[in-house]
Amino acid sequence: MDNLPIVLVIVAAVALLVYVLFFRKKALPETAAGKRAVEPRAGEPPAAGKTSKEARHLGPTPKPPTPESIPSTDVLPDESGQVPALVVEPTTAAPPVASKKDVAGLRKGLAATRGGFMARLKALFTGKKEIDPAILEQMEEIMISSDVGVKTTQSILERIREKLQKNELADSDAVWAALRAEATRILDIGPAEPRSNSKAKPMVVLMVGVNGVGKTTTIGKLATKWNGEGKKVVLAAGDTFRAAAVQQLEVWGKRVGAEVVKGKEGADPGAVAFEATKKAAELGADILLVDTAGRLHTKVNLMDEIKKVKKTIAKAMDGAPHETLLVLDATTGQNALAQAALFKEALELTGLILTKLDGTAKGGVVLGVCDELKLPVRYVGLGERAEDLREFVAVDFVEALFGRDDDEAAAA
Ligand SMILES: Nc1nc2c(ncn2[C@@H]2O[C@H](COP(=O)(O)OP(=O)(O)OP(=O)(O)O)[C@@H](O)[C@H]2O)c(=O)[nH]1
Ligand SMILES: [Mg+2]
Repeated sequence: MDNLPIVLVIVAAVALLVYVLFFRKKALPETAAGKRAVEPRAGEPPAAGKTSKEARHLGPTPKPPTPESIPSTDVLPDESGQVPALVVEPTTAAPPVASKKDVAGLRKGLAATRGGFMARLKALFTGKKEIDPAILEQMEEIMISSDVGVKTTQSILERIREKLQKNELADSDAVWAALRAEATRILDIGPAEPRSNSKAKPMVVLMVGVNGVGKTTTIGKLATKWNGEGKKVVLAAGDTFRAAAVQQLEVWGKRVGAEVVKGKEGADPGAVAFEATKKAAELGADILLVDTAGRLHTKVNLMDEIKKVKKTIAKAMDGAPHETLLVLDATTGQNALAQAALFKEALELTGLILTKLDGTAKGGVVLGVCDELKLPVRYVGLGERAEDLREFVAVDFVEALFGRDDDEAAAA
């Protein structure tokens, strides 16, 4: 009996030890994991999550969240009380909305087309509520004379005619809206994500086109843009035909601070492109822009040469070139369509760049080229300066062209 207090103390100590070892050990990780799984970061919206069952298939709780892995608020502990692993959901792209900033800049650059082709089209609709029975013929005449192209004009008007016959278009505003929708449908093609986000290092861009369309200038503009985004850019002087072409590229290279890989005058352009691809990889460049000599799309030997250049680049780097962009001068109208058809046949083009849209009243050519070639326009040139290049966003472009003057006044 004298030992009773000692026995009681021993029993209490053992009980405390058992509690600490079993209960506390089990409880702590649950609390920590629970906090990670349900609390989004301050100021950040919660991302959409998966159900706890789906989440469990993704394995153990990963590292602490990064800005890209905002946890879901609806991932709750499951039946066993365990909180499932974090789920990283890709962010869903917002629906395309025309941004005012881009539209204002585009409007300025497209002033000639807005004042020409679009002004004539708009005049058919202004101040008229009733649909004029002759409107489709008048639209046809304006669109064809503005380089939209016969085929594209007729397919657009056919769809509008069908809607009219089904009484789906109540007034001239509705016809105008249908025309806008047609233009957006035609222009909104191609991958949602520009290839400039390619994971390839370097991403190789081959620039092709006929003489004087703006290949070298566009390379300079793109180098400026990507350099400004912190990417390391290398230029390849693949136009070995003229010494002046190399010098022109070197001027851009100096301006941007980009290395220019060149060969001797008259050197094989494929060899220069090969060397440049190797060099760009060695330098750890993000992007290699390959300039080429202008060539007539109808000259078979020159088209064979450019095919060879492309194959040689592929030998230097698997999967390259990642972009083969055809540069078209918008002022050449229907000829741009003929060029695009033959270049597309010879090379697997990934996109188009339309230059000199600032210098033509017939910007409708964009519609014809996109519709017939089914190739996405990646950039448009609206002037000679480095900043006069715009990434092409179909909704912005359509808004800049079709936006009525009263919309413009309202936006200002
Ligand atoms: N207004 C205007 N001029 C442009 C645009 N893009 C290029 N230019 C001009 O077009 C002319 C030809 O441009 P280059 O870049 O030399 O054309 P290129 O395709 O490289 O020509 P070649 O190498 O001879 O085949 C230059 O005077 C450029 O400044 C543009 O978007 N708008
Ligand atoms: Mg050039």
